[in-house]
Amino acid sequence: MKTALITGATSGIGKACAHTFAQQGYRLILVARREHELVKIAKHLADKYAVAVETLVADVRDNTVLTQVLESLAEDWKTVDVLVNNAGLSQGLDPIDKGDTNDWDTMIDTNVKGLLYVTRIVSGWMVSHKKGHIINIGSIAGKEVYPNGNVYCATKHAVDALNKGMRMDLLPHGIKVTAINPGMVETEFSVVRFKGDEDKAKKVYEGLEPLLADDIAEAIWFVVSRPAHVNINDMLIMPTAQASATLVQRN
Ligand code: NDP
Ligand code: 8X3
Repeated sequence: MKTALITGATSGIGKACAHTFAQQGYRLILVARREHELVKIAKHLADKYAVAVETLVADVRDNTVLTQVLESLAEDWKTVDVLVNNAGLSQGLDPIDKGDTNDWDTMIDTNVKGLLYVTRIVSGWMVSHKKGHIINIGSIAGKEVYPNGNVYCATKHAVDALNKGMRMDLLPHGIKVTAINPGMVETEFSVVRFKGDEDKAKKVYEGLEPLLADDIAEAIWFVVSRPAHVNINDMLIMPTAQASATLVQRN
């Protein structure tokens, strides 16, 4: 039985990945902060797909708690085949002279340091088992920079660099590393970016058909299900109505 560990599994892309992997018969380790949501999703997937699901309530920014919960897993759960480094967020969309430095800390601590803390532990397990596939969720914001995107774009550029670095470091161990870089996906992402302002968040997707979380989960499944000798290094996935970070066609 294969095992997938997915961070940020309570919403959007992470939740869609949890469904896809459960459907494929993987047992799951799901990580996020919202315990109630996490438990609800775990129960639903366990019932629907008859797979074992472990839930780990943790903030990926807290290395101490994160290490504790990951290391508390039974040894046979540490044979992780797929790690989806998905937990992440954007907060604020302000010019550099007006940005809230707390938002900057949150984005850097979650998108870069949190991803590193998880990877440090799970890649260690993969090295000792000589197998594994790490999927890093980057973004079009890791390929391009757009006005007011400053710090969020910097964190996703960091994910792009880490994706390449991990692949080099883990090459001797036969561990695959892939970046999945989406354009606009309608999830809770914009509600979080605009701090709960749902009307503002809705406007982001007005007049165009954005990607769905399932579109990304499907692409991730394609990547993971390639033969052992094939690795997809990097995938950039955009809505048809989006040509670049800033160029979208609205009706
Ligand atoms: P959502 O807001 O819908 O989901 C984000 C998930 O991350 C939630 O499950 C949330 O769970 C979790 N999360 C956030 N902070 C933490 C934390 N500190 N510790 C643990 N879990 C955390 O957004 P998406 O699904 O869209 O985002 C997933 C990833 O995709 C992010 O890395 C994002 O940057 C990236 N992305 C999104 C795009 C989009 O347009 N939506 C485009 C390109 C990339 P909880 O709150 O329960 O902790
Ligand atoms: C999320 C997509 O374009 O809002 O990473 O940065 S974008």
